[in-house]
Amino acid sequence: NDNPSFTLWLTGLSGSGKSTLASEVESWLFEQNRRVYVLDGDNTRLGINSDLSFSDEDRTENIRRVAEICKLFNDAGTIVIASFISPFINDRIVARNLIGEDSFIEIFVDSSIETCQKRDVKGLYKLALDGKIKNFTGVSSPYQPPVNSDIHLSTDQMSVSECLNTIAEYLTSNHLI
Ligand code: GGZ
Repeated sequence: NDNPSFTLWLTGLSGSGKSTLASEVESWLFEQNRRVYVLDGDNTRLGINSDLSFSDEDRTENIRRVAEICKLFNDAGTIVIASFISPFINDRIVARNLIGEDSFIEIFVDSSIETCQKRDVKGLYKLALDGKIKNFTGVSSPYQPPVNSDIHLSTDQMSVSECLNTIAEYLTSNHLI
């Protein structure tokens, strides 16, 4: 397998469309015969990061550990799609430096907080607005949008397939696929 491994890092609010996109990109890469693995809160916060909360400090540690795991997967020849809110610019820079500039592709999954709150697929925004979840991103905890993401997807306006095409074209034109 001569193809380079890399990490697609999806950052964005809860409900912005990260998981949907992650699974679409995963399927597409699989069809290209690439080994790929999705890392997200579901498969990390329940296990290796089960000691971490949603305080600023613990989010920073969450992202640091996840970035280390991405690096290991990439070393083993597997593409990683990392789907985390990762709200802090500095934590994302730490991830980029750990994984390596050439192997880290930051994708801003950009949906307005209004849209995310309106969709509220899991009912978490309502709980956060009622004060039943503390430190909820976009409600009672900050989200620092990327200023220099490699790919910026306005999921308010773009369809899932438009987003997938944008990513596929980026990877192809940068000779990553
Ligand atoms: C944000 C929270 C919180 C709080 C639980 N703030 O939409 P989801 O439900 O399925 O995904 C969210 C997930 C975020 O975990 P991350 O590891 O991606 O966050 S970070 O990168 O900031 O460390 C959400 C759920 O966990 N969730 N409480 N307070 N999201």
